[in-house]
Amino acid sequence: IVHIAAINKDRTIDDYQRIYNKIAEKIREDDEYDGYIGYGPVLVRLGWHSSGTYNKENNSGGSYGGTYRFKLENSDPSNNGLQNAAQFLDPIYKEFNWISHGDLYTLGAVCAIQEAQGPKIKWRPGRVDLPESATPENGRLPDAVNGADYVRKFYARLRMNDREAVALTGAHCLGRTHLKNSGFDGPWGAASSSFTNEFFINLLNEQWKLQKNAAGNKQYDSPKGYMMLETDYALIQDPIYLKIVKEYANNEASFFKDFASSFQKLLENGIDYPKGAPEYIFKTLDDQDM
Ligand code: CCH
Repeated sequence: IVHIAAINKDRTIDDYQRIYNKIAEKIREDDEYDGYIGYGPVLVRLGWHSSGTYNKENNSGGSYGGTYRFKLENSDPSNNGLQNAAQFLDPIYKEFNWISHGDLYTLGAVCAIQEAQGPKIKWRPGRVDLPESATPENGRLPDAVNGADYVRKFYARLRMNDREAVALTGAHCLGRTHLKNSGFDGPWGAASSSFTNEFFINLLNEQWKLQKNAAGNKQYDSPKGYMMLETDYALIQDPIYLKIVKEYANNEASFFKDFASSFQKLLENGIDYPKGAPEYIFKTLDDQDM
């Protein structure tokens, strides 16, 4: 399977910055969502889940076709809760209906990370809506009840090495788990709407205890009311991962740099860009004094 980016020469960075700004302003306005965490985290998760179906073996899945819009994909139990992000983006899509769904889902995630004071993430347009027949089967997204061997194997399917796997998981600084979506409960830290290296600091410093939650699923809980999934905790059980966790806990700039490149790679997996395809870095609302 080959997915070639379609570059529309009539569109410039300004067209995409306009969409970015709409999303950013709506995140700011609809601030009461999910106990005042806001829509940022769930938008990041939508961008990740619409990309995380990628399989390097046959180049199938991934963000290119925008297939999350089809029922087969959005009803995957792993995607519970993401309808909130899709509904958030609906009016934006209606206003800018020239953008592809894959471009919109990934742009939404980039916008949400930057507006949460995260790193600048390079983004390229060119995804093309594919028909329903291109929808990957359910079950390609990660299962949280697993250890380091599973995590390493899972990220290898996405062409990610150990540093990239650890950096990407640091997105769990944002948002929280919801019993009704995933069967897990609670946030990973205190600042759920700011993009920081808090996930790594908490992983190393809290007193974690493996417990069964109200849904009967095992998760690590701390006295401060934070949680970790078993796949998160695996990052301090494996010695190679642990070294990287310590580095990111001590050096936020190093985390930001690796996260930015890994996230761009995640969103672009499986897409062939023609030489000279434009690469955009969007301004935040703050940058624009908006
Ligand atoms: Fe995640 N994540 N994630 N995650 N995730 C959940 C929530 C978020 C796993 C499981 C879960 C990444 C990797 C993994 C976010 C970003 C990323 C939830 C709770 C589970 C379960 C969902 C709920 O209940 O609403 C597992 C397993 C992995 C494997 O490594 C990666 C990679 C990213 C992005 C780069 C974000 C953000 C959330 C918060 C969503 C929200 O609604 O607050």
